[in-house]
Amino acid sequence: MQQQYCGYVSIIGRPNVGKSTLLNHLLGQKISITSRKPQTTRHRLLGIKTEKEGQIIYVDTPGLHQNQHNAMNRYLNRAALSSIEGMNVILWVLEALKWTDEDAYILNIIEKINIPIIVVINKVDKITAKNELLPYLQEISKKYHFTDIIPASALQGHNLVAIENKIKQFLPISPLLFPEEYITDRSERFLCAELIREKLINRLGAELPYRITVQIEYFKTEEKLIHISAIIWVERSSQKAIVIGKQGRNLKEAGKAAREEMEVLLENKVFLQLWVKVKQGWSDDERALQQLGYGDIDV
Ligand SMILES: Nc1nc2c(ncn2[C@@H]2O[C@H](COP(=O)(O)OP(=O)(O)OP(=O)(O)O)[C@@H](O)[C@H]2O)c(=O)[nH]1
Ligand SMILES: [Mg+2]
Repeated sequence: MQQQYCGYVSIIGRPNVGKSTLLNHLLGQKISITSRKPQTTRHRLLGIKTEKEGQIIYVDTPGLHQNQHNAMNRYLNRAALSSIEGMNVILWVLEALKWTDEDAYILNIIEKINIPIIVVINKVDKITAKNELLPYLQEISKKYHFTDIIPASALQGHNLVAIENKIKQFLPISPLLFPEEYITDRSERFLCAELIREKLINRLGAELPYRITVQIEYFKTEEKLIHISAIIWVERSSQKAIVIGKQGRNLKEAGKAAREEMEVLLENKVFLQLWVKVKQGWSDDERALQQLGYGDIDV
């Protein structure tokens, strides 16, 4: 029998560079939510790609950032950093032509560990002055002895095969660590909660997404459909009004969009109920965070 490769690849980078988009397009299936707003991903999430020759276990992570003032922010960094240990390869995502303090902060962390680092220069489709790319790549290559630097567009699927081929060179020969039909380690419940959060983030202004979390209260297969009921927690009643929107329109639209994606994911009809409730200061309260699923174990 042909020997198979299998190993872990952590996708890291500052918020909003396109890590989750990259994961979804590498997998060919959407399992991680994405948005225009930073700090969309809050939990570590595996995306498992199994082929005849082996298995790549991608780890999507929250964006690493320097602002650690609030308990949620600290949690996000812990979740991202805890995913570096035990990896076979790191995919470090940068946004083309950009270099920020946060990128420098991340390099400072990953250059200390002895794991192959492949840099993905993402969003190259956005570059208008194409002649700026080469000098940028040269600048990045001077910063560390990276295994490779690959310009790509996660959104347009550009150069993803090159990334995957490079990764495979660094994975050990090993038995598959997950059954071949597994796509993620996360439950359907979790994925459904995330879909609700994604649809809300897309409909809200800049600040509010950070003040929202979704908790699935009820998830049950009934006769011909799956009945899901979820609580959307906000921090203040003024936020509750915004989430619900005029005549409940915002909540209704977000719910409809989430339900439609759930039905594809679960291959079943879904009956979705949403409730908005206030829990003051939940995002800066360690105990409330634990209760809402932001615990230390298996972040
Ligand atoms: N033009 C363009 N946009 C992209 C590309 N990849 C991602 N984006 C967009 O960038 C935004 C952020 O993408 P995400 O995948 O949510 O980014 P992330 O790094 O996972 O962000 P966090 O989870 O907040 O850390 C979204 O609006 C994506 O559609 C790309 O290759 N080209
Ligand atoms: Mg993300």
